[in-house]
Amino acid sequence: MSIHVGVKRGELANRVLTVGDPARAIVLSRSLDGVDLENTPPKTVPSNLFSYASHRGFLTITGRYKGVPVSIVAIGMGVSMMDFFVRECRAVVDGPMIIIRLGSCGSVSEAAVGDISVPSGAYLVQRNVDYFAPLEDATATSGKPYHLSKVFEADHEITQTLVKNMSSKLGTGHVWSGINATADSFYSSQGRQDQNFVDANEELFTELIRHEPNTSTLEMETFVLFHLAKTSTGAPLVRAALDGQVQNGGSVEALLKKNSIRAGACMMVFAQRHTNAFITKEDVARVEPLAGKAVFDSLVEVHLGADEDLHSTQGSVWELPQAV
Ligand code: R1P
Ligand code: URA
Repeated sequence: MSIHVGVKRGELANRVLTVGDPARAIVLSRSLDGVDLENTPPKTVPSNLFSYASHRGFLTITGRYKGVPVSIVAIGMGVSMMDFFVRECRAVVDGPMIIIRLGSCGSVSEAAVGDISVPSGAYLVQRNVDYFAPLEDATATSGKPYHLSKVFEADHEITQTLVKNMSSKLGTGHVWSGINATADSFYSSQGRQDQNFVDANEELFTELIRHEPNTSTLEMETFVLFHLAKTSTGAPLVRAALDGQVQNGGSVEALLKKNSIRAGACMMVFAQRHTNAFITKEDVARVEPLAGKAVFDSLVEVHLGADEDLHSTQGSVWELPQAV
């Protein structure tokens, strides 16, 4: 069993939708197959689905969507939680995986509250703690107050499929592309002013646009998902390095299939950072289930591999009862 997420082999599907908020995971689980909507109270995981809430705050729900096994995992907030989730989930699933994040974000582009952003890549915004060291410790190398990483790309096919499916659910005028900035704080590294701390972030938005002119959203996890997908041992990044080598007596192709992660992301705009508008509860309730269905449609539409290459159904929580 994975230490923090708490799932075992056969409890997590090859196709995963991940969110931050466990309440969102429960709302989305109502779209899975066989859910008795009339008799499932709100805030309750439907009784026909597998679910496990770990002592570290992860919630996993597994079932089927349009007949295809899928999981929903709520991970909480921040880059470390995404790292726990991706690594521990990858370790208990056989075969290739698709992971799509449906999060919330702040918009620094034209996208308005209630709109959806589907980023084609993400970079990391980290507070440079050395910059804030006491003056006597400061050195010429302390640099700028925030470090901005290189962009890591989402899977192109997943991104295109998400844009198509989101547009059909929410209307093309409400779906935006761009680059996500994943921040290591909701506050300082997202340019929020806090009179209780020295954050040196007054020019942060200008820095972000200078770094990456298509910067469109700010949130707190997506970069890690894209980065780990690209650096998973089945990813294109390492394909070249492995080419021509045979590891542990197995073929390179088999290794690539077994360990690959393809990743995409989309976010609901909760905050418009230029106008300071914030989404209403009513708009969250309207957008969340529609966006969730668009993600499930995308998860099952993108070809992942032949059934025999995926995690075995036998003994899994998505195994269907046999007719007698
Ligand atoms: C901050 O309020 C949280 O909201 C966003 C951020 O990434 C951060 O986790 O995403 P979720 O709504 O998915 O948690
Ligand atoms: N999530 C974030 O991380 N930032 C926002 O502004 C809104 C949601």
